[in-house]
Amino acid sequence: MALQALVFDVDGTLADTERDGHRPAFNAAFAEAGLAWHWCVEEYRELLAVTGGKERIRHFCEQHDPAFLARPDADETIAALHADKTRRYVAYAAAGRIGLRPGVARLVTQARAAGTRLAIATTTSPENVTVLLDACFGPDATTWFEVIGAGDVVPRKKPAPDIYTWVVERLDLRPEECLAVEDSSVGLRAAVAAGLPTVVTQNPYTASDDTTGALAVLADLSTVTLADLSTLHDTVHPGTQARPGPTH
Ligand code: XBP
Ligand code: MG
Repeated sequence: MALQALVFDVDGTLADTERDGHRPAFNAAFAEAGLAWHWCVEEYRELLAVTGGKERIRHFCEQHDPAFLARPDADETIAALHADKTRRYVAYAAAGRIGLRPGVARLVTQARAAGTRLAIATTTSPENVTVLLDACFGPDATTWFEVIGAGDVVPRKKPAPDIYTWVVERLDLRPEECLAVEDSSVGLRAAVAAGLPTVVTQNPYTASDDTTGALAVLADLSTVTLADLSTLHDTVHPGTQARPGPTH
């Protein structure tokens, strides 16, 4: 089955956004709000099991600061903290503090030249995706990605398959006609559960993640060509990875 579309995760896949953007932005927002919370690298690695910034803050509170959640304004405070964190992330990305991971730009260029369709499936907020694409690829880049699935457009975030299913439906493709590129166990589980063959490119936050079900596990994309991914994708037959996708 020919490869029709590459569906990229963003955080940890296109760029080391958790390292260079999200974690520093969370900590700066906490400090600005006068909170004594600070997420170190080790703790943040564990917190990444919970996708979505608002969800991650709430999970942290459940574990470490339940009194905070008992406050009558807890929901609004979490929303305000997250909004501040997003503003900071956007500023970091716009300032060029977050660069693409090795091989990403070349692969995107090859896909565009070959007519292989591009899409994004991420749990992060839409404005974070737009600013990263603008800053790293240029002002037209958001149009290169035919479908951008991000944030709260689906009720259940990764590892639920919803965001991948949402994107694949809008591409009007079968899941097995796509190839997902992910960095983490939660992302891999989401893509595989939606029926997409998936390549994992690990980073320091995800290097020890479970990669069961991945078509390939790579350190990064620096030596991978579109032809390589296409050949890899050709080894997949419908129904051999996770559940079969919808029939059209
Ligand atoms: C990424 C995430 C995101 C970001 C935070 O997961 O978990 O939640 O860390 O983004 P994935 P927001 O790479 O699997 O999509 O704060 O904008 O929610
Ligand atoms: Mg990711």
